[in-house]
Amino acid sequence: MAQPIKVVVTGAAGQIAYSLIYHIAHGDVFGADQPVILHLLDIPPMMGVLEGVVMEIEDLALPLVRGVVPTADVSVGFNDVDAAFMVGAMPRKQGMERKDLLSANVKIFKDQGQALDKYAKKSVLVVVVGNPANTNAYICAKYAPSIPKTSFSAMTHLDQNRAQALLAQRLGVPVGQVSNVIIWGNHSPTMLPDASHAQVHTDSGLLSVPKLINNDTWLHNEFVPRVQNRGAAVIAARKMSSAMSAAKAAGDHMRALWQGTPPGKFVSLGVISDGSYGAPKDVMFSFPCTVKDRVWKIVPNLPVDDFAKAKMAITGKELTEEKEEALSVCQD
Ligand code: NAX
Repeated sequence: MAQPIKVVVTGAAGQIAYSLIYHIAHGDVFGADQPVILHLLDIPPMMGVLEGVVMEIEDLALPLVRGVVPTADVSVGFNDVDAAFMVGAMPRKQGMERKDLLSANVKIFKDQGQALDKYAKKSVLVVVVGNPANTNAYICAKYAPSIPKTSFSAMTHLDQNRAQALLAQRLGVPVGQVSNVIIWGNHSPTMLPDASHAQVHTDSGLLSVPKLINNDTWLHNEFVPRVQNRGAAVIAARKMSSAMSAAKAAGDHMRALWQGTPPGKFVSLGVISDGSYGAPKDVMFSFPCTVKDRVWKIVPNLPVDDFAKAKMAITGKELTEEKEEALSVCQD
């Protein structure tokens, strides 16, 4: 069996981590043969709660767990880690826009970027979940200059899963048969969920989702806003933000990075933009990607229609504005 890898989860006493830790510990993310040492980072007032989480991990009796390190000290939490789930941040409450969160959260990601730079393995893969995820990922990467920028990504996989589920529902097919739904841009209500290249896998081959749905009005006026606003809908119903589904998506995202994407399938990742598809350069923009040997590549040359281009410009502009605001907060 492989040597254990060290995996840090920040915000480890919070609600997303509570589900995410199980996925990691169970082998759903890094593989059924990959032992893990869990580093659980949270803030000092949460150490008591974290003790309870550690007890529950022990009580899971999962064979892949080879150690648990609960801590509020970044030099311990990030020490020598191979993979990092950056979940810890202030969650968005009902009625709160993501912009309100920016100032508070961006500072956390500056500090933790510096700590990753100092203590983590240079090969670490970092997935940012805490909002505003794309901009936090940008700041985290900026303050960790000794780690390649391409090792940082922001999670839009929850949006991808939401979009996939909605299309499957509309078509009356099992969700696992739908693939290649794209999320473009920011993990915010400006994101563009795009079904143009989505496929349904059937016994008789691959079918095109837009051809099967054959209704642009539904795709533009229902599908897009329902995915964009799904997070707010969950908050309105649950009075708390998505947690179980966010944890599953964080695992899906890291699994794609760690184990690669299957042939013919792509995954949406918020990654450093090279200006592909007219996106602004040097922001963490969600693109369709393939992954091989832990290196992602933006899927090239997909046709993009005028509807999508207009929406991508809006989300790109928001990301540029968020980045500028975040950079000025970091300089204060
Ligand atoms: P919780 O409030 O349940 O947990 C957050 C945890 O982070 C708390 O235990 C808190 O003490 C800890 N924390 C705060 N500052 C920290 C620091 N400096 N270092 C380490 N830990 C720290 O929130 P939860 O519901 O788990 O959500 C976590 C984050 O995920 C939020 O920012 C939330 O907005 C974001 N989300 C992102 C999603 C995405 O798709 N990218 C979707 C789900 C979620 O809304």
